Amino acid sequence: MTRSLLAALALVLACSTASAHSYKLGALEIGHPWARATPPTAPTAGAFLTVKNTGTTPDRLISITSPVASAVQVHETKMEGNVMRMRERDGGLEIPPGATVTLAPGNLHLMMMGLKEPFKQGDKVPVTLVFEKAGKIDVELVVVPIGATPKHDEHK
Ligand SMILES: [Cu+2]
Repeated sequence: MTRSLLAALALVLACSTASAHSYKLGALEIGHPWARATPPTAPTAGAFLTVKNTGTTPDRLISITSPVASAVQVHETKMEGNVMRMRERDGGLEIPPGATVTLAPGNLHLMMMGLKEPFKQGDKVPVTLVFEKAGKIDVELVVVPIGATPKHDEHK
């Protein structure tokens, strides 16, 4: 089998488990949290998910923690001239009523800093999300191969 075929197969596997891989917390639905495998010495990793607010009031993601990272921040990627820059989003991440906020490569993401061990394909990485109103929930990031993107995620 070719390498790309294997990668495709891995994506299909990651996606087939994705339908069961969502969480409900009050009015919020957290969809398919995932991350990419990291090189052995990588100090950081991006993590991605969607948050849908089915309620009528805004909520806000105010804190993210993980036992495998020393800190987790919400980052925003922006073009400044020809340079892609990441910066921490101040004041957390607002989830407006009726909206789905998508964290995806090249855009918003969770930046996991000070990784205690590399992410390996197939790992389930525990992350705790705290929302201002809905409260706290534990989710698991599904780790896909380096460079891969699950097909159902919105990306450009
Ligand atoms: Cu970042």
